Formats: sequence, C-alpha cells, structure tokens
Amino acid sequence: MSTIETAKPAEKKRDRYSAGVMEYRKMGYWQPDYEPKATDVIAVFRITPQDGVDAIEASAAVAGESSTATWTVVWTDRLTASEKYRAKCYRVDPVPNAPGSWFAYIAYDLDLFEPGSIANLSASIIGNVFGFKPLKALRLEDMYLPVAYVKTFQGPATGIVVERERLDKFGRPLLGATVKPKLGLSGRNYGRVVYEALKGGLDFTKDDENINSQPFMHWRERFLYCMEAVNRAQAASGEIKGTYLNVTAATMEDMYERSEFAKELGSNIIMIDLVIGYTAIQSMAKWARKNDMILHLHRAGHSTYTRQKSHGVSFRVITKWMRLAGVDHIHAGTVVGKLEGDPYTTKGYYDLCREDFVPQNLAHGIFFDQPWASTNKLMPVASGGIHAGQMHQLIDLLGEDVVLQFGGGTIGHPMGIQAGATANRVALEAMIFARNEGRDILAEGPEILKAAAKNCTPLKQALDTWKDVTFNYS
Ligand code: CAP
Ligand code: MG
Repeated sequence: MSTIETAKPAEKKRDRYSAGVMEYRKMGYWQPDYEPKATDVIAVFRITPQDGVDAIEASAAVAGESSTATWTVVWTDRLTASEKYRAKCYRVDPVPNAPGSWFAYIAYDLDLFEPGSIANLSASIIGNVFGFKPLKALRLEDMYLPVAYVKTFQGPATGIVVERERLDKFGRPLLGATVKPKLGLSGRNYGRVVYEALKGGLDFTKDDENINSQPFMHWRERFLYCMEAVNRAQAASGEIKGTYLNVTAATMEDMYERSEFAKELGSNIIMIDLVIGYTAIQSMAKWARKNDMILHLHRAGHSTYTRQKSHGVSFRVITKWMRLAGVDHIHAGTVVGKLEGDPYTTKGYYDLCREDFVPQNLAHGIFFDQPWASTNKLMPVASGGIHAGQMHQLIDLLGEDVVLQFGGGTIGHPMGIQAGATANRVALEAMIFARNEGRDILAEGPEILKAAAKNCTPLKQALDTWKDVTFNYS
C-alpha cells in the first residue's frame, strides 16, 4: 500500500519555492537594517530550508507566515498599517557545526498580540509555519519578551517565596514522590502510599500525569484517601505536607469541580498536565490565585515537540510561556535521571524559572537578556529515575530552590515506602549540612552519603540497591 508521501511525484515538491516565486524578502519581511524596538517581541528560529531554497528567503517566509502574509499579495494589505504589522526578519546566522541550518531573528510589533494570552501568542508564532513547504525543519529556539508584554500576564501567584512560607520549609530542596505504579491502585491502597511516603520524611507526594478518574479509582475517592493521608502524616510528623491532586480532566467544568473539592478538603496544592492546553492552564492559574492554591504543572507530552534539535519548540520557550501563564511549579528535568537532558540547556530552564533577570548565555541556549520585571519565581521540579545516591549531583546541578521527586526511588525501596522516604530525607539533609559547612559536595558526595548511612539503615539499603543505577548515556 503506498503512503501519501510515496504517492507524491518527487519533482512536484517545492518547485514553486525553489524557483523563488514567493519572494517574501521583497515584500518587506527581510529588513537587515531593522533595529528592534524596546517593545518588540523577538523570536529566534532554527531554520533548515529545503535544498535549493535560499536561507534568507526561507527566514523572510517564516516572518511573513507568522505575521501578516499569505502566499500571495492581497488587496486588503493597503487597508492596514502593514509596515508596522509585518514581522521583520533582521538577522540570519549560520548555526555553528550544523551546515544547512540558520538562526533567524524575527521581530514582531507588540500590537500583533492580545495582552495576557499565551494562546494568541502561540497561534501566531507556531501557528502554521512548521508545516511550510520551503522548510525541511523549523525549531523555535528562544523568544525575547519585552517588559511591556510580560506585565500583561499575572505570573505565578505563590511561586517560590510564598510556597516556602506556606509550607514553613526553608534552606533546602523540597522532596516529593510520585505514587507508583502509575495506574491500577485502589483509592485505599493509594492513600496508604501517600501516608507512608509523607510520614517517612517527604514534603509532597503527587499523582502521576495519567491519574485522572479511571474505573479502578475515581477522582473523588482518590482525593478523600489522599487528604486523609496528608492529615494523618501532618499530625504524626508535626510538619506541613501536601499531595498534588491532579485535576486534569476532559473539560474546564470538571477541572473546576475537582479543584473546588480539593480546596474543600484542605489541600494546599493541585496539579494539571501541560496537555490541557494553554487557555486551560491560564484559567486554572487564575482559579489557583483566587483560591490560595499552589498550582503544579506536569509537562506531559512536551518531548513530542521539544526533543528534536532541528524541529519543534525548545523547552525554554515553554518555560517562559508557563511563567507568564502563572503556574507555580514546572517539571524542568534532572540531567542525571532516566529522561533526556543536558546540564547546559537544563541550567537555562532553571534560570528562566528562578531569576528575575536572565542574561544572554548562548552556551545555555539563552539568546536574549530576559527581564522578568518582578514576575514571581516559578519552582522547578526534577523527576524521572532519580534516587538517594545522586543527591550530591542533584543539589550541585539544580541548586536549592527545586522539588526533587523520587517515585521509583521512594516506592521501590526494598524495605518499603517509609524507608524509601527516610533514605531520601536523610541523604538530603546530610548533603545540605555538608554544603553549609563549606564542603565540596560534588567531589565528596559519595563519602558524605556513606557516612550518613552509618546511622540510617534505610539510606544504606537505598545506596546498596541503586548503587549501579546511572543514566549517563552521553
Ligand atoms: C517519574 C515520572 C515523571 C517524569 C516526568 C514518570 O517517575 O512520574 O512523570 O519523571 O518527567 O512518570 O516517569 P520516577 P519530567 O520517579 O519513578 O522515575 O520531569 O522530565 O517531565
Ligand atoms: Mg509521571
């Protein structure tokens, strides 16, 4: 059976564009002398044109198709301030060590965007251009967001500072665990996992991204058992605890209903998945702000479009959008865990979450100085295949304002869930203590852990169990 792709005669592909018929650059979308205004939004794309397509023409085409243009001149152009509304590609540089690819810088007038709407921003910037025929591939690498635009968004309501105050936890990363197995536990057994993990020393437990309301455990039952577990663990430990109740659902009405119930039960945090969409995320952020609820965002689905280096959208752009949108937590990678991630770009994501001003740093993938103008800080969350034996690396790489989430690395402990939680808490505190004493935790980490394990059997068992588990594939 032939596919659509093979059914197409090869010579029919791209003829229009390789012949230079469109000439977007002559239509004003290429302006090498343009100096972006302080209020312009700027996007940098990695552009890989089809063979025979000029890089500048391809870049101008992206500027055109992501702003005012279509494939032909239209009469109605003359009815608008078309020069102002045209996006302007003003710079095209070859990508180092990647022949055939270019970084194209495109400036957009602020008036092209509805204030405070990620849906509107993304509909322009990533709306149609990714399927454009003159391009083999296209990646949105980074965006500069002018303060005038940043200030049209609410940003995180609690962010890092208020979250720490609400939880009364300072000076160390927060610890969490995702309940495992991902699917299939009954509400009662699920609640047991939550209680054991929190009582054992964790600050948070969380629903997995795909736990919503399935036949084996409906959401209401989960919420009830989880909050009972939180209350009991708080009473037993004397600490504030939380469990991210995933309110992700098919409709906004369902999500609001679940959120209201979480609030009624006294939960301090709820959770949503990135797949609910930008408008739903902004609505939930609004609800969370109004209801004093911390809002955790799981980036479910992101790697379908963030992972490839030549096509898609970089996660740093998603991080920026989500800080604007106003979630309080975002999954941002671990480097040392089971999922893809390198130290440089990951450092960039963490800076974009936590700093008020992020300077340009090309080694970290940050193309522009980015002022956040007092937008609250977003708490990054690290998870995916991490365990107590990596505590020194995690703190060294990710710092102190982060939630470290050990799912398998808590619930997979040979002596049970409480022991898994205790192992993580003791490893964390030993490492923070050593760091505060001025020790080099990266170099001395294994030694520090070993010493702490002498007085903590659960930690010793964790280190023995996972001593050979590393995910350094690069
Ligand atoms: C981790 C996890 C998280 C991913 C998310 C999972 O479980 O619950 O969803 O780590 O990745 O389903 O795989 P473990 P990221 O702790 O048991 O590995 O933070 O990179 O978006
Ligand atoms: Mg998960």
